[in-house]
Amino acid sequence: MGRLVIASNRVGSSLSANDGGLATALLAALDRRDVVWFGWSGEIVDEPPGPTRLQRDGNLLQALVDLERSDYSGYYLEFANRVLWPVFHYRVNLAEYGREQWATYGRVNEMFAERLASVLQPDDFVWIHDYHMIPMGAALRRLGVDNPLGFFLHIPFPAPEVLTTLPVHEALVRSLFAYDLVGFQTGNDLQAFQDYVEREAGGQTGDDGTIRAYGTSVRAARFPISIDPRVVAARAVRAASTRQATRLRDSVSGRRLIIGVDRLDYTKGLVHRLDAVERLLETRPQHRRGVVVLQIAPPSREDVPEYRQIRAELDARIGRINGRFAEPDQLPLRYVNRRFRQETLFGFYRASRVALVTPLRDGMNLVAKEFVASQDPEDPGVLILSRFAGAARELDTALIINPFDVDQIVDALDQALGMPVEERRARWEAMMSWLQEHDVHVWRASFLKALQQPESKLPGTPTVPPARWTRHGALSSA
Ligand code: ADQ
Repeated sequence: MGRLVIASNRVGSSLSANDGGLATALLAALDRRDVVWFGWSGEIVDEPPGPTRLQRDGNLLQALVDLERSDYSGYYLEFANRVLWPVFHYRVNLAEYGREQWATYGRVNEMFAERLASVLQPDDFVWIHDYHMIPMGAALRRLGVDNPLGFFLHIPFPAPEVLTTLPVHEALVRSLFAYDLVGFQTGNDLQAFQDYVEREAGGQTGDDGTIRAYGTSVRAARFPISIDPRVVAARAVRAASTRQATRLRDSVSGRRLIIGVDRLDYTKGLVHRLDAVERLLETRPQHRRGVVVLQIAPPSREDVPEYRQIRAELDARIGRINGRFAEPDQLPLRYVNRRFRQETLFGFYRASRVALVTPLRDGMNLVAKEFVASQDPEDPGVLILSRFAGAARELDTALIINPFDVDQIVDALDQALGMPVEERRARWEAMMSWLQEHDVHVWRASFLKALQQPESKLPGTPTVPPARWTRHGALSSA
């Protein structure tokens, strides 16, 4: 079988403590097969970038390209993170579109495609990831590459009314048709893609998942990303007895820990979440001495102004809440702006009674899944989960909330803190058994099967032909 060639903006590494959701999932899903992982090295240079660097990292061959400063700015900071990220997360008011940035985004994708094409072998399967690289497939096709090309979108695909606010929506969607297979996180995202193609391009969706438009077709399906719950559970058990987890438990002594872990991003709903914490302490004084809230939020994309703004907003809120509710001997809210080893986080999850995962929009949200897998089966914690995280479509025995409704978060916190152990177990068991059946290996294998076997049935498509067709393909009279 040919090699698997992965392309994503940032390349995962077994050496780095954490690379965010995309790399975490892909690293967990690598098997023994030869894998080449292509992408930006993370280096910004002041002259045209040198040759692609190949370096081995275990069974992974990394192919790394540097970015010139102006390209990094136009492609990554501006177009990917100040246009596509907000629009795809329904924050159209934050998008700062400019033609020049769009041109740079296209040009960098052309450059990536040229670099990738030069390391490709004829029987390689290419799997491109996320919003930074949407047009790369089309650029590869223009260079004559005819290997199977798959694309997976890690973030939501917005409803057509939202996507069409982006001036270049058509060119962007059209470029997805260069792939053989396009994967989304949830049925909602897939539906939004189909709606766009039907309404804006007069396209059609077949029962087998093939979407026809722009004089061509693409197969599209949902492939919900996940974690390896067995590995996470084992690491959580180990981490629970480490010094860091023990110190955290000791410091909470007798109170219950409510945890939130998110990249510091305006999509994660941190402002609403803090408002809920403040309102809980204000309106339910019985919890004032009974809970500790730990919010871990490592800064990300600090070169983007909206991220500096949200950070300042959070700093101010946290100061105010602690100013209002701290006692000389206790602080209700702990706020930590740094990364931890993942295993350490799993130990923290296991020490927590409640997790707040309340994004305003999120493709999936792996923290929700990691929290569930880290729990003690005898005494599991409660997950409070936003209905706007992809994970809510799977972890439906969590306490599902609307993150814009601060009072509803407060009620959910109250319910979680008072929930009897039998109910906590029943809710947790349903989520854990789902995760065990739908882990990250299933995600990877089902995407690659659909890419490698174009005749195979796509996930979510009917198992039997629709009733109006007979076995021989003729219309039945029914
Ligand atoms: P992210 O927006 O990065 O991912 P998420 O899915 O929660 O969000 O993944 C974050 C990862 O980083 C988790 O594995 C978590 O353990 C880790 N992490 C978070 N805070 C950390 C910290 N302080 N220290 C160390 N590790 C930390 C994007 C999309 C999501 C989608 C994923 C995967 O935005 O919607 O679920 O990709 O497709």
